Amino acid sequence: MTKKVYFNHDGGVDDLVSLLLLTQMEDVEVIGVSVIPADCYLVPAVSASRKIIDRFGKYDIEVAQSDSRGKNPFPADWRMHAWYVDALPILNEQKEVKTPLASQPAHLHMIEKIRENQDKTTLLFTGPLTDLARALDAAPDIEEKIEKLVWMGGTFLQEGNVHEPEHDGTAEWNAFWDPQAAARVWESDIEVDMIALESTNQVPLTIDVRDRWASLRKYPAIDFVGQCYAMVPPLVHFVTNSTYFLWDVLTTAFIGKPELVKQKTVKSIVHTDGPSQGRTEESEQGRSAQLVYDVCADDFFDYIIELLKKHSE
Ligand code: AGV
Ligand code: CA
Repeated sequence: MTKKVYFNHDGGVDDLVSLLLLTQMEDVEVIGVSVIPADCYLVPAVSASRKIIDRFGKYDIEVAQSDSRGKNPFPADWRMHAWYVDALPILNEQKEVKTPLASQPAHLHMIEKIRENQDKTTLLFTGPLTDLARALDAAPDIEEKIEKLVWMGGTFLQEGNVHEPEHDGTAEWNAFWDPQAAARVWESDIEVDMIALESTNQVPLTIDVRDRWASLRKYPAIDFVGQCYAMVPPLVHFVTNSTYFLWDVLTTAFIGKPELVKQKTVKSIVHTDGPSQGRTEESEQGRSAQLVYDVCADDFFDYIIELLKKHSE
C-alpha cells in the first residue's frame, strides 16, 4: 500500500536531500511539503524545495511556508546553506518555477492535507516540531488521522549537539530550537518514531561516502547529492561541532525502508526551560517513543544510491 506522507523540513542540506529521496520512493505519495525557517532562511529553502520537485519529482506537490518562530535561533552560517543549494546550476536550468506555493502557512496547510486525505497520514519532520504543535492546538481532530510521526530530533546521550551559552549541552538542536513544541507533541497520543543522535552517529558524512557519490555523478540525482554535501564539513579525524551526519536522510530512508534500523521503546520527558532546555530525558513517568538505536550503515548508503540511480533523465 502507498504511504501518504506530509513532509515538514527546515531547509538544511540534508533536509533538501531528504526531499529529493522522498519524491523518488515508489510506495510513498507526498501529499504536501512545508518549510520552517529554523536551520535555514525561508526564501531560499522554499525556492530550493520547489525547484527540487520541479527537477526530480514525478507528480505535483505544493510547498507551504511556515510563519513559526523558535525560542533558540540556529547559527546564521548554518542557515546560509539553503542559499547555496538554491543556486546550484542543476536546479536552475529552467527559468520558471512550476511547483505551486501554498496560500496558507505551514501548520494550516498540513491540517488541510491531513483532513483531505481519506487514509491516515504519516508525518515526516526533519526540523523542530513547532508547526505540528500549532496544528494540534488549532485542530485537535487531526490527531486521530495521523498514522505516526517520524521525527529527526532529540537524544538520550549525555552529550547532545547544542553548544550555546547558558546551555549544558544535553540537547539536540531540533528539540532545542523550540522545546515547548516538542513537549506539546509529547503530550499527544501520536505514535512517535525518533531518529535521535544515537541513531545517526553511525552515518557520518565521510570522504569515502563523498567519493562514492562522485564516481556515480553521471546519474543527475546522485550528482545533486554530491554537490549538496560538498557544502558541509565531513568527519575526518574527529567529530567537531560542525561535522555533518546524515541525520535527516536516515530519517527519510527509514520511511522507505524500515528494515535498515533497529528500534526499542523508550519513555521520556522534554525539558522546556533552564540550562537543559530541549533535552529529551529517559523517565518512567514520560511518554513512549520508538527510538532507532542501531543502523545498518552499508545498506543505508546502498539504498540511497539505488533509489537515485532509478532517476535517469
Ligand atoms: O541536529 C541535527 C539537525 C538535522 O535536522 N540539524 C541539521 C539536520 O538537518 C541541526 C544541526 C546540528 N548540527 C548542525 C546542524 C551542523 N553542524 N550544521 C548544520 N545543522
Ligand atoms: Ca533538519
